[in-house]
Amino acid sequence: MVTSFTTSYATFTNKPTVIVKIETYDGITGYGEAAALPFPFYTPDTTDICMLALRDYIAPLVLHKDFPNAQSLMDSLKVIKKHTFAKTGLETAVWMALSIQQNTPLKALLGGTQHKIAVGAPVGIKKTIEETLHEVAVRLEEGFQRIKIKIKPGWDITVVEAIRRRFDAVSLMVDANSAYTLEDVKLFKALDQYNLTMIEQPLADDDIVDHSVLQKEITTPICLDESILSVDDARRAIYLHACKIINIKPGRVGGLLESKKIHDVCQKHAIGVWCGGMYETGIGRAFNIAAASLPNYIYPADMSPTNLFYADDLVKDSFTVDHYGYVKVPEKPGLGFDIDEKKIERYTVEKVSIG
Ligand code: OSB
Ligand code: MG
Repeated sequence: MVTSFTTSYATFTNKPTVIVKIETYDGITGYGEAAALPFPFYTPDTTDICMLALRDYIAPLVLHKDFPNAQSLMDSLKVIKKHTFAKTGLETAVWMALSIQQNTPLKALLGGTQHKIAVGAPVGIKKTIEETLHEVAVRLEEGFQRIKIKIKPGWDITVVEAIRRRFDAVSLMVDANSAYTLEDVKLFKALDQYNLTMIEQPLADDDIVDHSVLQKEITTPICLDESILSVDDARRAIYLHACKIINIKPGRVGGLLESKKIHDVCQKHAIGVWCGGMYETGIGRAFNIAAASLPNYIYPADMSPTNLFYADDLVKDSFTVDHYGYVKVPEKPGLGFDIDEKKIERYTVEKVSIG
């Protein structure tokens, strides 16, 4: 990574990932990405666990089998509980192959309607407020449409206050990555006065009930991230009024099909969504962009171009953000970007072939 990124749970300076390559009987190659973090501090998944789950459980269930569509493939993986990141690695590779096979862009296969995606920038926890204000200014200058600040106890209201004082009209939100409990209701009530577009994942990753209690106490919309691993999680959260917005990350929910289901249930209940990221390489990012082209993605995505956080990428000519803060959705079949096989080769530290 070109700069380190600090959240409430860890600082990262390096991010391994899992790239899945599939070959179909009709000779099509698809690439996907399982973009879990290297440690189980965000969700239980990790890079190593994805490798193991793919090798020992996921691949053996699908190898040499014929699936009429992505849903039937995912149905065959239902016996495996969770392991959503690992499943996404395979599922996205299958979508790339499907897109080539049907000569139809991913966006069209998914039913996307937006030609460009609005994007915002995440700003990690810094040593000083000055550093934070500086990065916010740089990102706004680059065109990003909203700023998301990572918060944790001791690094919350003072940072928000400082940003609001300097940039009073900017679209601003915070992401706590589960760093608080219901004991902190007072703090969240105090945050209500800063006109934040949302508070992302303030409480525990497995606690939709507490989020529903908190949402009743505050006016700022709660957005769930870690709590939502499936469409059933989304349905329950909506039923309990645990949030007013959902962050959909294809990687976290098991792929593009599940993302679409979450999108649809949210749309039905007037819950707006946006596309989060896991610092994917250009490969994983391409699938996020396609997913985010669906109509109910109404808030800016965490989809900063990979050169803002990686020194190199696994695709040639990855996407850019224009000065109005938009990323174009690719219109060509397949990933939409050209895979750089040489780069994949160069950065590979472990390789498993199954077949
Ligand atoms: O909580 O949204 C999060 C990155 C890694 C793990 C968790 C999160 C993030 C981000 C988004 O904030 C980063 C990105 O991909 O642009
Ligand atoms: Mg988050």
